[in-house]
Amino acid sequence: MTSLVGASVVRKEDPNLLTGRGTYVDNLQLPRMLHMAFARSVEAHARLRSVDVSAALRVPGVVAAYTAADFPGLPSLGGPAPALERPTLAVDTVRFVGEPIAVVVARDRYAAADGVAAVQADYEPLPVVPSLDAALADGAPLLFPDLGTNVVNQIPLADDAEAELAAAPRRASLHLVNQRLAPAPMEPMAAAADWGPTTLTVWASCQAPHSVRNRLSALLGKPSHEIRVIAPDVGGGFGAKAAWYPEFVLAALVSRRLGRPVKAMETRSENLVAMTHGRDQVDDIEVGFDDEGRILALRVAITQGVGGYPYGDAVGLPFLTMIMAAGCYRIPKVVAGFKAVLTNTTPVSAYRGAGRPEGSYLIERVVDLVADETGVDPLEVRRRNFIPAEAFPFTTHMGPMYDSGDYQKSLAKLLEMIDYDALREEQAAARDDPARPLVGLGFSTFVELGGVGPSAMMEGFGMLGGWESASARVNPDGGVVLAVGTSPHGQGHETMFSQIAADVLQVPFERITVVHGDTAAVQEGIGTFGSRSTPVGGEAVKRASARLLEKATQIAAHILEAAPQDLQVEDGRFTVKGSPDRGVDWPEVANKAYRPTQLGDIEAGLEATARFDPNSLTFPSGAHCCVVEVDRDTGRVRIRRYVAVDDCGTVINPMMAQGQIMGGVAMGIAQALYEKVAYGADGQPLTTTLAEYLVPSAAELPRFELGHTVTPTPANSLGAKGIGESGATAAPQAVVNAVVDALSHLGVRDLEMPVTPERVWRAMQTNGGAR
Ligand code: MCN
Repeated sequence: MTSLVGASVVRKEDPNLLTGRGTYVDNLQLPRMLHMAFARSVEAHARLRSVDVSAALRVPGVVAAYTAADFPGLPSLGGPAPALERPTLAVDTVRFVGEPIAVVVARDRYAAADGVAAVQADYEPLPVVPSLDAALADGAPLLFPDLGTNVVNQIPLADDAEAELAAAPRRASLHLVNQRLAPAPMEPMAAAADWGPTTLTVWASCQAPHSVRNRLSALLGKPSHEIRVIAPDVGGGFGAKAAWYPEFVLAALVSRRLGRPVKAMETRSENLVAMTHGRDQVDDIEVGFDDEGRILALRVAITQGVGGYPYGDAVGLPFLTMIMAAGCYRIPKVVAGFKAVLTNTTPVSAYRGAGRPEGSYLIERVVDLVADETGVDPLEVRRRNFIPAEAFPFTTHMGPMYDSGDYQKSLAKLLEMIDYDALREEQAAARDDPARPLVGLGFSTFVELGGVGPSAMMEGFGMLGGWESASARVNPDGGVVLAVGTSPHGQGHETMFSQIAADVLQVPFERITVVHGDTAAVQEGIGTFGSRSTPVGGEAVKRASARLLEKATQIAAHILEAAPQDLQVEDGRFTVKGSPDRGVDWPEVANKAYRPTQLGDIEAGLEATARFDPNSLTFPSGAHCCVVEVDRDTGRVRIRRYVAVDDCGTVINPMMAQGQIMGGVAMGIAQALYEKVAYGADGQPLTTTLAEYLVPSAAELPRFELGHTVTPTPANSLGAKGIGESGATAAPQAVVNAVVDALSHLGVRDLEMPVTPERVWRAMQTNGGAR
């Protein structure tokens, strides 16, 4: 059988999704189901004197309405310390616009919304901290006065690297802003619950159903075997659906209270203020280098916004930035530290890349700055500083880390796909012709961190582990069912895992079904985040399949009266090596597996489970190039070409891997040019619809020209690294570097994201107004 690993197999999951047969939480219709909606704070920071739901209860169709007071002992949503915990429903203080203050339950969504509008709250406004600068100012109002500061966590710089910076022939500094972004998945947050006489079933639009079940069990004091969590089809998560939301707990408690199933479904505007945001990081960077563009020292001071309540992973985000701050370069001295800071805004959590895009952005902007200061070509600066291929595994400033990589190779491949010299010539010609738009070229030679594991590290982040599980079962007719602990939300896992299992088992791809996202149907698992499902979950599938094959081979050997080691399996058939006529087909082996009378001493059944705990993370990398045109009159940026070479080791499904790159790059372009969550000085969100929060559509995006190189990882036997976050990690700096490059002859050295026409236009004016 030709190997399916490496083939662009068409997605198994699409027929359902494309024919309207998806089963998202909101498709769920249970008998007697009620609908739940939140009344949310309209103040960014206030003492909550009272919440009155009596008018809501008079709205036709409303069945119940509750505040925190109606749920004595209501468990909180947690936090890094007891004093910093986020209440599930606000109790006496609100800390961001959108924080839930009451819940209304009604016969339909419309009545629930009318009920929410009737909830009366009495606020005593408190001074608002709308921004990181405001939070860190002397005498700033405090979100948690007992803490005595708005800084909830920090890792100070190990040393200031001043000696190394001072010794460098040249030095420069950069102040970079990674603006706050909204994940804006197509399906907003949704949850439903049905608390029956024994079992609580929760449907949650989430990325890690076992973790939701375990946490619900702990919070509700209900044993986990009596809780079933189902993540059905999930319409995008982008990291934000790995976070914990009030819906999960409250849907369960309301269902128990009313003895009926309930469902909660966010509106788009709610989603933009209630779902955790991403990024919100400011980096102050100092770099020392020589005249040839060799980087000698790097100091990075990170200020991370965490919003109104610190989520554990928000505090972890700047740590990931620290890890990745040197990118794919060998820099003799690197120091980094961070402060995580509260503001009266939506809490911040993981968002595609989670801390690593920020690191990649900063180092790739630094490299271009060094090129600009020294006059050395930006590609040459990269080549001179790359970690050489022979240096892997490479010990970074954070200790031994990078598994494998060949950064020169990806860049060389990229240069095969573009004509660099011709583009530079075109850029020069365009500059000289006022009738033509300015042209700019931006590069991003990036390295990412994915394949999260290993357990030792994940336990440190408060997780159960960094392993992943898979089980493989063969039914009596030879059909294969895989059950996996990962939980996809758009990535195509059913297809990807089937390819891996088909290769090991030598059964047709069509004979494999993948079950996921249901704690009653799947053994304990960890979930999907940190681009881990392929490198960690894929290896678990491979191992479970190999174990299963061992048993199947034993049964086939019994049937053929041969020794198992003398058998081979190919194209759905077990044969004796050297005697191709002596063989038995998979379906017959499967059938016999359930007939103990024909199995001799072999135990009946055909299934196996494996858990894979990697020894290390994987570090996908690549080289991207963006070519932009900048309108001289309006400052509008048009992406003319986007060329991406990615290296995620062994590629399981090139078409889907390319889909991941396209989606990720689209998000990176969105950050570079369009998206920004904005707040007024009063902490009021200014981007509460998609008319204000500019998610680009296909019309704004270029055609993607994609290539890849293959540098396998030693972290798993597939040689596969993750790729789900690479595009979002690579693209922002490719775009910004290109726009800065287009304007560099005007003296422009930096532009803040999003690089809007107004920002570009202003930069063109203030730098001499040259056109
Ligand atoms: N793949 C491959 N070969 C590899 C690696 C990946 O063929 N060596 C392909 C596979 O098809 C696999 C997919 O890429 O199904 C993604 O695999 P992987 O990189 O292991 O990432 P995960 O499946 O763990 O997905 C998580 C990652 C993250 S962290 C975010 S955020 C994200 C993303 O994936 N959110 C997404 N991609 C998304 N895609 C969609 N459509 N929606 C989201 O919310």
